[in-house]
Amino acid sequence: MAKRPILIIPDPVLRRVAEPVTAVDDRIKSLADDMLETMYAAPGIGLAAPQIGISERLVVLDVATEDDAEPAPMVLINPEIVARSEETSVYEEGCLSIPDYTEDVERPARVTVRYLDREGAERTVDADGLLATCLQHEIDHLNGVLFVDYLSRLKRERVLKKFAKQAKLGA
Ligand code: GNR
Ligand code: NI
Repeated sequence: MAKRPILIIPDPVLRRVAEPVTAVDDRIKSLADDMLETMYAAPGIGLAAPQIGISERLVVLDVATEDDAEPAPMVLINPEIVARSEETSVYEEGCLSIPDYTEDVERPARVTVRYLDREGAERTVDADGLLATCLQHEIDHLNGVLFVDYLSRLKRERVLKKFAKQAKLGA
């Protein structure tokens, strides 16, 4: 396993639509393991492959929040939202690719996601709470979408400008 560097906006890979994974082979398994290591080290509760510069449809997450809870790593390959609730919920979101910035985001409160697991088996998860929000946040990454895209234009442009300036200064 190896920890990988996390890309920060405005890296263009974060705005690309990622390619489907065509085979759940050793390369993908080892990539998933590296992503879990990178996510836990950050620390974060989710990570999408584009965040480490790989434009493929692969996500890891672990929303086990209690300090004493066992880790509950999930690997989702080619995840797809197949149902979403009318009801919404609001969570304060952050993103490892937009460090030190959080804002409330409203999203469907419940989603059903179909995906392939680390062994390549087809699975479906019905999620609510933080897991539902995190799944939507990660699947957005696979489509080049960031949580700041849901904010008011003023807030979004303020944060995008700040990071563009930092990148220009090499900060
Ligand atoms: O670590 C993370 N926390 C988080 C909190 C609320 C909603 C979404 C997230 S995901 C984020 C890690 C990350 O950037 N994943 O892409
Ligand atoms: Ni993110």
